Formats: sequence, structure tokens, C-alpha cells
Amino acid sequence: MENPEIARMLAETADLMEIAGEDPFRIRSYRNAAAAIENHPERIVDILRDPSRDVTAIPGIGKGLAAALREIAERGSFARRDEMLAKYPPTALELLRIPGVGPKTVRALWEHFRVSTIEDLARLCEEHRIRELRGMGARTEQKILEGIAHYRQVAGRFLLNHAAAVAAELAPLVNGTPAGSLRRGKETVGDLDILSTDPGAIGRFLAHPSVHEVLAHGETKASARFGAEGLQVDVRVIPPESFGAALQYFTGSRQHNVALRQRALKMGFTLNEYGLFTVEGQRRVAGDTEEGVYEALGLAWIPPELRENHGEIEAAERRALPALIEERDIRGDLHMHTRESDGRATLEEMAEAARQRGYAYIAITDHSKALAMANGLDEKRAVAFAAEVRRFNASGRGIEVLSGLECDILRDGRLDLAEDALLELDFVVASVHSYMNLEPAEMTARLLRALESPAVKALGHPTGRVLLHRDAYAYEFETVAKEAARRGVWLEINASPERLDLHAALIRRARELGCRFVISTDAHHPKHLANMRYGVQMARRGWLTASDVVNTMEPGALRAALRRQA
Ligand code: DGT
Ligand code: CA
Ligand code: CA
Ligand code: ZN
Repeated sequence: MENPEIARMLAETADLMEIAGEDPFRIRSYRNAAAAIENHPERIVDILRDPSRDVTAIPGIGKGLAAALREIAERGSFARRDEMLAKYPPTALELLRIPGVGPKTVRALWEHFRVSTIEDLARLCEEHRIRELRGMGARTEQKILEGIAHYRQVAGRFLLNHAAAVAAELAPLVNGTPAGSLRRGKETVGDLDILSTDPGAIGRFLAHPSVHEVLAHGETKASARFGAEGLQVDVRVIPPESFGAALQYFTGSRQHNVALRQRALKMGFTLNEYGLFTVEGQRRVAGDTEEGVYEALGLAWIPPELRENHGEIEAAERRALPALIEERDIRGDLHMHTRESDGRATLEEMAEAARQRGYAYIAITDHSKALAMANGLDEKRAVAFAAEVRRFNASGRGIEVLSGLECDILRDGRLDLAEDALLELDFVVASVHSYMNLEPAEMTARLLRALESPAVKALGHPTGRVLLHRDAYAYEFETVAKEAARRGVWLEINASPERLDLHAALIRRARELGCRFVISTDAHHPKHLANMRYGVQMARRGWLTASDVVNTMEPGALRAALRRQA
């Protein structure tokens, strides 16, 4: 069993204990253990198997948890979990994922109505029966129905990095190429599509130990679920002469394919996943490569990230597609955290990891004091940290560190720290982390006010969305983007797979309004620096070139740009 699966078992048990109203201290100990195991670099089952090792050496794992872990390794569950699952149906966990439905509500629903499914819950809301419960009324029913609608929209979709990790495991095994929404870099993925010309692909796919629940199985296609999370994977075996046409077809998007097929018909061709054929005589014109298919249709090859039928076909016809930014254009990363606030590594560790990626510079941007639970910095600590950064740079470690801060934008648009302290730092990214439900006009005014400060160089995760979890906060994006462009404040493209904020349409609009962008990982751990690729993919989906993105600049040019901003 892999660590994420064990972590999930512990976290779910904690959720069930919370529904049961058990001791918060014990619940927290399961959650902490789940977090520790999820990120542990070594397989827990390997440690358990080795008599010379002790799992309690891992922070967050005590004696009781060690016993539970041994039980999980032996029989795939543990007593506490079995006990909780006997008390509540496993579907109760799904109810918890509905926004606005907490553990207390789930318990009341189960005790009074024996509600265990989302369908049952929706029906009770529609029949106005939730108001029979104490403290609940028409507004609760309305809120729950909205939450269910949101949940249904996101249910069964996965974050891009999860799909990419599964693809990285399976594609080499089947000699395959990922297609579908993953190849287009869409921020969430419904299912993973892998194409291969290797006749042995299906057999090897189905024999993988994490593949279960086979949904379809034929000579040339198989669908199954992968891992504890259950992402659906479709593997297709394609004859080599059709590979390009199949790759084109299964990369999509559907809208792009529809437009392309219409174009083919106008030119006297039919286009399908087997190739491009003449209508008369069914002669094959193209199909072994994707480039060949586009070329035969009079088009430049279109990068997958652009294939949404948002003008890319017209641009390809005019040979006017932008030269999209690539990951190797990136010279540094300007948003990351250390142990100084809620990060997990030191300044030295983050800088060394960035140097190994080949970066010329980074900015350390820990949180400001309004985020008390993240141990955010006040003026004194921020200025002291800047001095530490200067000492680090003087010691010559092969990478330049900018002293920075992710400064909270307070409810009224003021910044969390005094301006004179902020102006001592090299780079301040201003972000909203609180009061996200303001009226749109109030939120717009709040952001505009934050942009007024000469210390602010960038607006962090500008819409606040958390994928599959929380929508963007509402405000007039155009107004704010125009003002950011006028003041030379950069818009962040946050590369964290949970955020990917801004999204493609807003990036494109902001660029039209004159904005420039900074792609940042918001790393809280050295390994998160690798998330840069997802941010670059979002930028590509927004049609950006390297010159639209400031962290493609050489250090000297970046320094000069920061001085001009002030
Ligand atoms: P997903 O899986 O929901 O994240 O999104 P996709 O784009 O990966 O969609 P999926 O897996 O249903 O299909 C993969 C691609 O195959 C899709 O982008 C376009 C193509 N495709 C699938 N079904 C159709 C169809 O009925 N018509 C057309 N034109 N293309 C289709
Ligand atoms: Ca798909
Ligand atoms: Ca599919
Ligand atoms: Zn943030």
C-alpha cells in the first residue's frame, strides 16, 4: 500500500470521528498523522517491515498510531476505522464534501432521517424537511441545494497534478502518449486518455497493481480506475498510420474538433480518429502525424493548450499563432514560503532547490501578520528577514534571493504592514486571504486601494479560487486589471495545482488590457518548485509569450523593472 492511500484512510477515519462528535484532540492526531504520512519521502509499509526501524520516529506518529499503521499494513484497515464504518455509512463522507455541510449537520441528518446519499439530501431540501431540524430553516435548505449543485459540477474531476502523476506512471508502461484534457493543460481532468501503438499496452495496463474496477476491456481499448482516488484511465491502441489523427482527435477539445471537421468538409475531406480522407474515393491524405493532419488542412500545427476553438484555427491559418512561453524561459520564482511563516523548509533549502532547477533568482515571500495562524511577519520581523537575505546574498551561493513578503490585503484594502517597512523589501506580492464574501463593488474597491501602494509589485492569486473547493471571489476584474496595467503592478499566475489562478480567459483579457504577468509556484516546500510547469501551461492557455511574463527576465533586467515600478 502506498503512503497516499494510508493517509486517506486516516483522514477519513478522522472525518467519521468528527461526525460522531468525538474528542477533537484525537481527531487532530489522526489528521496530523495523515499529513505527515502523505508527504513522507519513504514508503511507510517499508519502514514497518524493517525490524530495525521505528515508525514513531516520524513526527506526528505516536504509539497508538503505529499500532493502527501495522494493522493497515497487515489487513488493509484498522479497528477504529471499522468501528466508525459500522456506525456511519461510507457515503456519509461524501456528504461532508458538499460546501456548507459540516460534521454536525451530517450527524443530525443521519440521526433524524437516515440520510446517507446526496440524492436523499437534495430530495429532503426540496421537500422542505430540513427545517424540521433544530436551528435549520429555509435558508439552510437553499444553501445546501447550492452546495450540492456546486459539488455535482466538480465531482469526479481531478487536479491536473494528480492526473499528471498517474500519466507519468502509466504512459511509459504502455509506451503511450497522454491526450485529452491533460495534454491541453486544463486545470482539472475528468478522465485520463492514453494512446499507444504497442499491441501489448492493454495487457500491461490491466496488470498494473493499482489498476482496479475495469470498466471496459477489448482488444484495442480498456478503461479502468487507478489508485485509491479512482481516476478513470482510458488506454487505446492505435495503428501507426492513424496515430497522428487519433492523437489529434483524442486531445480535443470537442469544440476544436467540431470546428476542424467542418473545415475539412469544406475542403472536400472527412476527418476522424483514423485519418484525413478525401470524400470522393476515401483516399488517405494524412493521419500518421498530427502535424500532417493540420498541414493538409492548410494550418500550422496548433499547441494543445490552445485547442479550445477560441480563435486558434483562424490564427493557425494566418500563420499568426503566438510563440508561446515555455518552461525553459523561466529564470526565477517570485512567490514562496519558508519556516519563517507556514513553509516547511529554510531560506537556504529553498534557494538551493531553486539553484538546482537552474534559476538565477527567487523571492522569499512569507506571510504577513494578519495570517496569525501561519505565524505571519510583522514589520520588525520583515525588516530583520530582509537583512538575513542580504547576508545570504553576500555569501555567494550561486543564486540571487530577493527579500519579499506576501502581504495581506486587509478588508478595507489597506495593506497589513506599514508602507515604510514594505518599501525596504525587494518584492511585495499583495494577496487576499480573508473576507472573501464581500459584495462585488466592495471587493473591487478593496483591490483598487491595495494597488495604490507603491510597495506592491504584484497581485497574488488574483481571483482566490481553490479548484474543486472554492469559487473565485466576485469583483469587476476588468476594472482591477486596467488599474494594475496603469500602475505597472503585475498579475500573478499562481502555479499551485490547487489554485491555477488566473485562468486562461482572464489571462487573455488582462493581456489585452495591457497587463504583465509573473508566474509563481507559491511553494511551501522545495518540491513545490516543480509546479512551475502548471503555471506555464496556464500562461500558454492564455496565449502568453515569454515577453509577457516578467520572471523570464535576466536578474539585472528584473531589478531594473522593479525599480521602475516603485
Ligand atoms: P475531461 O476528460 O472531461 O477532462 O475532458 P477531455 O477533453 O479529455 O474529454 P474526453 O475524455 O471525454 O474525450 C477526449 C477527447 O476526445 C475530447 O477532448 C475530444 C474527443 N472526443 C470525445 N468524444 C467526442 C465526440 O463525441 N465528438 C468529438 N468531436 N470529439 C470527441
Ligand atoms: Ca479525458
Ligand atoms: Ca476519455
Ligand atoms: Zn497566498
